[in-house]
Amino acid sequence: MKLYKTSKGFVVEDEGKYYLSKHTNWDEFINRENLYFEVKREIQNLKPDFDYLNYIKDYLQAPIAGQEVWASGVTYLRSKNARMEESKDAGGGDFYDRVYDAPRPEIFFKATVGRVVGNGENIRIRKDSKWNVPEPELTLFINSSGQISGYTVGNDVSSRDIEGENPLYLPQAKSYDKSAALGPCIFVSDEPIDPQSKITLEIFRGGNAVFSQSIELNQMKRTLKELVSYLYAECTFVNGSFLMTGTGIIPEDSFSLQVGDKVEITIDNIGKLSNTVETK
Ligand code: DO4
Ligand code: MG
Repeated sequence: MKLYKTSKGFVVEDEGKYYLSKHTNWDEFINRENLYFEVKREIQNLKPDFDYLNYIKDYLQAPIAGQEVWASGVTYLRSKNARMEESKDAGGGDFYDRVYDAPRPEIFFKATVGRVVGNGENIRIRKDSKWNVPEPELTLFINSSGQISGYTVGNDVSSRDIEGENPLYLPQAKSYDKSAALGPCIFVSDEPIDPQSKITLEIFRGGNAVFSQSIELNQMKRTLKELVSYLYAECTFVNGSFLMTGTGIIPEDSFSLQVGDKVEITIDNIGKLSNTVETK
């Protein structure tokens, strides 16, 4: 089942049918115990209509309201190796190695709702950076009780030169206007996401594909519950939270995003998140 936030209301897609929820508050709509069963129960009393598909096409918003967006890092071997390489002049090789193996994962604050864009909106790269990449990441929706109740596609757009220059610059490399994309929906199921689900990143420049790669979720070093337990250990989230779970796909070092590039991230069962890099 998929939940879409649109400016005309909240659309539920279930078994090929589209419903408009009676809820009007996104935080109350998604932040519920047993979300899957609650929404299933609600749609039994609603009339499906294909018109609601047009709401998704024309009025879609990022699936977030009163949540913070957090992110995990160095959760895939590929990410650890890339960070060690980019920060070797700053003496960074060692600590990325250590965080990869340590019990405590790297978790950092990524964005408030105002810095998040949805499917079809523009992402940004920083004016003071020359090396920028998309990071395609399975993103969890965790309710206020700490249950993983949904999944979305996330793009942790990042400045690699700023991050590599000094690890203390991480917040500037990661958090700025339109540096986070989420969408197109929240995928909600009665069982955990299949670990064989594939994440695919495609980048188009002038209409041509300039990068394409996939990875399965089962390549992640840590479990999703482990990441959630560290995030929720000392933080309360009254409306729940979003947690990006790290990237396993990193373009070669010669690649940097350019204005006009179209970035498409697809995760099996969830959908495709598509964004264009806007002018600086
Ligand atoms: O340590 C830097 C951030 C890593 C990250 O964002 C990732 O692995 O996805
Ligand atoms: Mg990341």
